[in-house]
Amino acid sequence: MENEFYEILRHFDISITPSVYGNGHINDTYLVHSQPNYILQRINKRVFTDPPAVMENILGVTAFLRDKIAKAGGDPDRETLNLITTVDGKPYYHHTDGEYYRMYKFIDHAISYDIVENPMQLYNAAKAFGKFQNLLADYPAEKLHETIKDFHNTRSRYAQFREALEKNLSGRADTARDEIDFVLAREKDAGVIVDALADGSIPLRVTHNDTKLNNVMLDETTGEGVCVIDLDTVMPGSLLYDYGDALRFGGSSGAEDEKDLSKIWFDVEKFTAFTKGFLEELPSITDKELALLPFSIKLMTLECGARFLADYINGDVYFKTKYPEHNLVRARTQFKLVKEIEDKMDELNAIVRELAGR
Ligand code: ADP
Ligand code: GN1
Ligand code: MG
Repeated sequence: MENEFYEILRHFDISITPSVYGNGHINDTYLVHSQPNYILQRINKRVFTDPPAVMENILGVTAFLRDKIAKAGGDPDRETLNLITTVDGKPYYHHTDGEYYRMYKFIDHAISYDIVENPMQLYNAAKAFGKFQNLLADYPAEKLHETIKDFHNTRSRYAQFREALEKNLSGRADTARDEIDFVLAREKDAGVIVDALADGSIPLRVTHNDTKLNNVMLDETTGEGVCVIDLDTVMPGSLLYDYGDALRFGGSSGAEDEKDLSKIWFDVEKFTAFTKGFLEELPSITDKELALLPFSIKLMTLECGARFLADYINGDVYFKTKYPEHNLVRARTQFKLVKEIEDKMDELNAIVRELAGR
């Protein structure tokens, strides 16, 4: 592989061997430890079937963000991702073996958290995701490719889940009967957000769609949000996707793959901190979106759990896993959280109303 990297990095005019980096579930990420540092990524072609379309989106969005950040007096080298072009001026390198590689400036003195430690991190992350959404509010949505079709269309996710069950490619379905029943019992919720988008009762916006806490970098000194990263899924969507997915991950008391479910609950203090930051940045949120905030956390958590479980049944072909039951363990934490959110729904709705003052 070292020779391979030599060949790949030559196209970015770099001659340093990179090391595996980060905890993303999708792409292969490497740190090029140099002066300055860079991030090299091999795009996951199974997940993103049209990498040039992904890169066109990222090029468009990052150029747009750079411009806005600079005009607002910010630091565009640090507050958005910056693509490094190849020696022949391209935003990515298409290797002879068919793989696609891209390079970003490394965002120094900032941390992406795989486990959220305190509510202040949630507050700061919420402000960063809220600002990101504001910055892209007037981005021409028609320019964006749909990099993963129906990414947060929960009805389509149910269809994929049923297909996984029917095919049972891994033969593992029998080892997850309770979890399967848990998903199927909640199918009636699947259409709530897609239908509201379709009938226009909530607005279509440009959204990030993958607002896990390790997709935002927080300043290592002040703790404030520096940069929203992982822009592969920036597409038209609902603000509820970004809010719900962030709290799916950040509202949990523990890791996404915690095996001991007694350590997993939905943390109302973290929920309150995130919601406060998000609403401070997005006062334009509509009444209907507001009313659906807590529900969106439940739905995004259920959807993600169903995706983990489908992948377990499909034989671990989508998310990176470290051991055979990894996806099942992840699905179980999601379902424990769904149950918790259902039980706390009234309390969460009351907190939203109080924070929003309407
Ligand atoms: P994936 O799609 O696999 O989740 P990400 O783009 O999120 O890949 O990258 C994985 C991890 O690498 C991030 O969670 C973050 O820790 C780190 N990372 C990615 N891009 C940068 C960057 N430009 N600067 C610093 N760290 C980064
Ligand atoms: C993946 O790429 P990453 O690790 O930030 C996934 C998200 C899931 C998340 C679950 C493109 O996010 O949709 O919510 O794992 N990204 C893609 O941890 O499928
Ligand atoms: Mg990521």
